[in-house]
Amino acid sequence: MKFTIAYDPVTRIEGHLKIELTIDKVGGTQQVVEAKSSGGLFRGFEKILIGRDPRDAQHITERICGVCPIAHGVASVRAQDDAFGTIIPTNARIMRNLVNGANFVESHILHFFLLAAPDFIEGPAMPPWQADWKTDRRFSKSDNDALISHYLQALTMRRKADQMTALFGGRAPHPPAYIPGGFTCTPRQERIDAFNDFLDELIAFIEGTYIPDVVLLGSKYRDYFSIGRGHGNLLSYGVFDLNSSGTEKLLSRGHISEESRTPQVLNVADITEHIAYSWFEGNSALNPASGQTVPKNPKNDAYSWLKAPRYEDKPHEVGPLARMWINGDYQNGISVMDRHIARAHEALKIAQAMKTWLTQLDPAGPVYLQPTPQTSVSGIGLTEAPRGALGHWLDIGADGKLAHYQVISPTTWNCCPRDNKGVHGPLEEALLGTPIENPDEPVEVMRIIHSLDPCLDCATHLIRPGKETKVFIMGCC
Ligand code: NFE
Repeated sequence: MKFTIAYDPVTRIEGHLKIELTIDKVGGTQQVVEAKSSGGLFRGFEKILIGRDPRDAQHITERICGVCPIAHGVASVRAQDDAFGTIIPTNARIMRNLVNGANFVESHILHFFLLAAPDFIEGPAMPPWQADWKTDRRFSKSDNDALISHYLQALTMRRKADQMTALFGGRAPHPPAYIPGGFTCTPRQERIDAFNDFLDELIAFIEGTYIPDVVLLGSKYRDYFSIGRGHGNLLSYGVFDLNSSGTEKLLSRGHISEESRTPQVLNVADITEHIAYSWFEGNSALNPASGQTVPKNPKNDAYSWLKAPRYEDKPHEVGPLARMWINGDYQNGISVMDRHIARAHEALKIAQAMKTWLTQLDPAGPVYLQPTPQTSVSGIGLTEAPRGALGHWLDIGADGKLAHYQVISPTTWNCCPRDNKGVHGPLEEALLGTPIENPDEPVEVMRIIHSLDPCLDCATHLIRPGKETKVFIMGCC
């Protein structure tokens, strides 16, 4: 029997995502035959920014999200540095990297232990863990107990990573230290030492707990190396500049297409956002340098507030797996389990690089180069957030104020709706064809969604279930 399930909102993600699936039997196997990924909130930061002083932009756009504020700060100041032609001092480049790196490590630990692992483990007999789905639990009691205790350790580790952010950034979340031209903090030796001590603890946790737990998960759920693949196209803007021009990065820029498998040079002009299935005015596919944010709801066939970013007109997955693949660090496969493994190894790679960067700081060196304000200029700030490619595009008008601002965030790439040709977004494609063992507890679906670590933007919202929708009550409240 063919039927529809809607998850609205999907839990254990950031923000509000609705996934609507049609499930049917194909060749005797019950599976997902249609998938719709829908962001139910209009964000509107692009409109809030118009007419403001550009130097406000990083502080405002950091408020897009409490989980990845630093990446938005990075993208915004990079866009302004690009517009003004500023080459920031070495200390500023390194401290920008260190605070961003602390956020990557914090976010990856958060994702695995708090957001994704509960899809595989049996939580304690108390709310909010129970009532819970029981389908497909494979861990022994001792492994399960260890994973629960690691969940609790992960909370402490996240706090330590946030303390690292605050040491140089001034505060976590939303550190105010990112400014065009550099950074506000000076790298005093006692801060370097304190940061280094926290970093050692995090590296020990990643090596001794995070990576072994991901390996254990992979050994128990080997079938998840072939579940949730998607289109097979990957993209990364690259992140963590290793020189002042940004030509060398810890994780490189590039893209991989399903056909070639070899990383190719990324041409930013080939990025467009399609809106045929999005609640925005029109149907044109524009590069973000000229992109518009004109809401239109209702709109025929539209089902999401996310636009549909495309590179060379094709959907691309972004995130740790894309970065690690493009950088040549992990090229095993594209699946639920490959995403977890790549993310864990990326956390270690970044944390180890941070050890080196700390030694490169000069406590007596400059941290800021005052930009020369200019009018009628444009800038692009490309970086990577923990969840993938993040870009800010801005224009500064003749009055020196922001005249145009567009943001494409990682989740927009991964969780977008169909494009102007009707091609599914990466998450939708990853869900198609997934066998569903128990339609009352479709845990396979949740595992695929969580492997991409979605983050939609937080705000109040309304839920209106459709007539045929099956409603699941999950947890105590
Ligand atoms: Ni709100 Fe984010 C990250 C960004 S995902 S968590 O990582 O940008 O869209």
